[in-house]
Amino acid sequence: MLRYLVSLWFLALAWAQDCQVGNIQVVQNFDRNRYAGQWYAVAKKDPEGLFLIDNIEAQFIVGDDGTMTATAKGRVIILNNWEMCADMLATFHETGEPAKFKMRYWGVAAYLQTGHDDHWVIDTDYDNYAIHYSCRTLNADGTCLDSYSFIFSRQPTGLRVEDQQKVTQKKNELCLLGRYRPVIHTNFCYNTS
Ligand code: DAO
Repeated sequence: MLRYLVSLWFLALAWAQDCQVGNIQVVQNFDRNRYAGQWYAVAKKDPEGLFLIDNIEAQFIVGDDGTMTATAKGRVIILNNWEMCADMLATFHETGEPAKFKMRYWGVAAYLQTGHDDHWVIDTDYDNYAIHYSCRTLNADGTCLDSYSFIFSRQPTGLRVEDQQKVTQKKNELCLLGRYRPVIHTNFCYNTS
């Protein structure tokens, strides 16, 4: 019965969503200093052309001048089945909205992916979880054709039980409920770089 009611609740919420990227709510009063530090991706909705597979972690740094940068790692498979740990660097650029950044990223090694994506912080309590979202390509109707999203935890072991419902609700608001896969951490990138 409870499961049925929960399903009905999410169905009702889904009907309320218009899935317009322009209407996506981000975290209010975003504080980059509290967001800084180590995050582990524990779930990911992949974009077209998957890059980072698992063991994904990111260290966000806020410089003295307030600019935010990140180093990130993750297991990738490139060049016809070559499995490696990708070491990535990213810089974040203001957009006028505190929780919405433009992110430039590139690999420490030249053969890794480079890009220029949105980096939106949808929700975070800074101490336990954060929900990231990026839409790479918009449909003509304003919905997203190609997005990716990380669910970050301060712990590689996953989200606390008390955060799971909030995160599920945000996945639903992003119109991405059911499209995430778990991201495992096996120390694949341990001691690299
Ligand atoms: O993995 O398929 C993918 C797309 C993600 C590419 C971006 C990764 C590089 C930098 C990450 C910084 C923190 C989110």
